[in-house]
Formats: sequence, C-alpha cells, structure tokens
Amino acid sequence: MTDVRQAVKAALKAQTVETPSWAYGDSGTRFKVFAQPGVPRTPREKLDDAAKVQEFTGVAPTVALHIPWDRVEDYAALAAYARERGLRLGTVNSNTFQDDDYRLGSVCHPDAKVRRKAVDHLLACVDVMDATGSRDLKLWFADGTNYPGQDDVRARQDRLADALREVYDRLGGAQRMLLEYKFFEPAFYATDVPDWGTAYAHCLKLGPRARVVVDTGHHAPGTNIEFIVATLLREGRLGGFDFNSRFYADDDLMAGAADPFQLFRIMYEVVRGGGLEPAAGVAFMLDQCHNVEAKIPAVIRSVMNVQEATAKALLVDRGALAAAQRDGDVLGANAVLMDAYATDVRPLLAEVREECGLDPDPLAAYARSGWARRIVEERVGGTPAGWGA
Ligand code: PSV
Ligand code: MN
Ligand code: MN
Repeated sequence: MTDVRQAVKAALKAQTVETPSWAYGDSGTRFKVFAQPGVPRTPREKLDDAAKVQEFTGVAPTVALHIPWDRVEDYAALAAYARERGLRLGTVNSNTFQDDDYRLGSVCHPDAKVRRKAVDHLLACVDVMDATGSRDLKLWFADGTNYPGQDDVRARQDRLADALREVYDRLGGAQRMLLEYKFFEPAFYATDVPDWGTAYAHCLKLGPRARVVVDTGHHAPGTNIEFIVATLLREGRLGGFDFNSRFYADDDLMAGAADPFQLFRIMYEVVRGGGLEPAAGVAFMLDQCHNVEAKIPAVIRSVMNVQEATAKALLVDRGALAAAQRDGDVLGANAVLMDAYATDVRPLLAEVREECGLDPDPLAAYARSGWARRIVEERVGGTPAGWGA
C-alpha cells in the first residue's frame, strides 16, 4: 500500500461528523409536518437513534442538542445516557425564534425586555454546556426586518454586539461561540447576520473563541462557498459546518445530495487549509431535516456523502496541482482536481470501515439490523418529538 493511500485512510478514520438531534424527530415544511411511525418521543430516544448511526458508520460519535427542543430536567444525566451508548453530547443550539415575544427579533429586538429574555436563554444554553461538557454554543438568529425603515439597521447591530459580548464573557475556558449566518428568511428585507462578513466582524471583536459557522444551505445561488471556507480557515475563524443541501432555499436536504461537486470543492479547501487537523477546531456537523425520507438511513447516507467528498479531496494530487498552477497550466490544474473528483472512493471507504471492524456497507447493515421495525413496534403512545417539541 502506498504512503498516500495510508495517509488518506488515516485521515478518513480520524474525521467525525456530528449529527443533529432534530434530524431524528418529525419535521416538515411550513405547509405540513409529516408524522413518521417510530420517531423518537424524547431526547433519549433521539440518542438511541443517533447511536445506530454511530454503530454503523463509526464516525458520528457526537449529537447536537437544540434547546428547548431537547429540554430535560438533568443534562448531566442525559450526557451519561449518551456515554452509555457510545456517544457524547455535542454542540448546543439555541432557539430564539419560536416565541411570540420574538416577532420583531430576539437579541436585536427594539425592546430591552425582549432582548433580556433572549440573552437569558443564551446564558441558560451555556449552563447546559457546563452540564453536558459541550464545547460549542451555536447561535443562529432569525432576527431581521421585513420593510425598509422598520427598525434602525445600525442600532440592531449594536444590540447584537452587546448580546454576543455578554454571552461570550460567560463562556468557560475551552468553550466556544459559533455564529451562524443566513442571508434571508424569516426576515426578508434585512437579516441581522446575513453573511460571513458580518459574522466574522462580530467574532473578531469578541475574541479568539468566537468563530463563524458555515451552513451550506444559507447562501444565495451561485455563491462560491469554498472561497468563504478558504478565507475563514486562513483567518483561523472557521468554527465549523452545518452541512445540508439546497436546491432553492434553506432546504435542509441530505448533504451531498444536490451538489456533490460543491461539497468536494468545499472539502478540498478544508484539506488544503489544514482544516481536518484536530488543532484547526473545525466542527463537521449536519443540519438537516428528513421530511419525506426515512430519517436514520438519511443521516447515515449524509455522513457517507461527507466521507466520500472528504476522500476525494484527500486524493487530490497536491504536488501535481501546485506544479500545474505554477506553470499557468489552466487545463492541467483543473484536470488534477477533476481526476480526484471522478475517482470512485466507495471501495476505499469500504476498506476503511472493514479495518475499523465495521460493515463495509452501513446502509445495508442498518437495514439488516431490524432497528427500523423495532422502533415502530416499541414507540407507541406518547408524543413524537419534532419541531418545537
Ligand atoms: C434555520 O435556518 C436553521 O436551519 C439554522 O440553520 C440553524 O442552524 C437550525 O435552524 C437549527 O436552529
Ligand atoms: Mn444551520
Ligand atoms: Mn438553516
């Protein structure tokens, strides 16, 4: 076996992908939430499902929480429950968008009382992190305005900065703040954190433990996301990814489904910028909802898609690419990248899995496991967990 192949395999074995608790529960569009039989009714049942993804992929050991969707009395006990299933609780996601008080925003709201309520929620999320041992607090704000003149755009940035400062100062030693941007929705005229530049500017002011998170679905069509990734990595401010696919909007479809080539280009910039190294601190997360497809296999498929894009990115012949670029060989350089992208990496990943004691085909292994049938039989009664549950 060549050294290159061995190094690629080692990198693939080391990469992990965090799965979101909300991917396991019921979800839908604003038109309809479709109920699926056997979905979890509690945060613990979500962890049971996540444990299956980890069992068959071996690279999904952490689960992101969403507060209050995953509200429990005792978060330390939830963390212990996760550990018993070979999991850890990961990123804590805040929610300041499902309350009547937030009609005009949360941390950017014109009324100080509403801002206080929102910041208190964010501080409570840090308390959760203390109990779970989570490293990252991920903040996405639905804040913005629908009409010109509705509110003062600059004042809203000042309020945002004040809120972020208070929360940042509350973080403990190793804890980090990941600030997510989104260019539209639910606000349509002006979103308060619409792009990576705004998020980056706030993070720079806050300090080194504030970083930008790139949700692949949160960009205008045609945006060169890999350029953003390269820039943030270069500046040491890429906190992580919310991977998903979009065709039109914030579709939250399976990562690598709509545009696997884009995912490859993103992962190439990650590899190029050293973002796979643990020291880079890049969190690879999914942020998806499986509305019409079976949820657990969809998460497994997404994890595999991230792995395939990563494998292809690792296979880029960087020496040949650098030589072609140095020589101004435009077609040659492009061909080096395309050769890697065109490689069928599935046999390589199957080998990696076998070397880790896993079934080479995680989806087939999951199907054989009988888990899908079992949860339909056992999860009877109670309220299925879903958005807002
Ligand atoms: C809303 O756009 C959103 O999809 C963001 O991407 C968050 O990360 C996610 O919800 C969970 O709050
Ligand atoms: Mn997201
Ligand atoms: Mn989103």
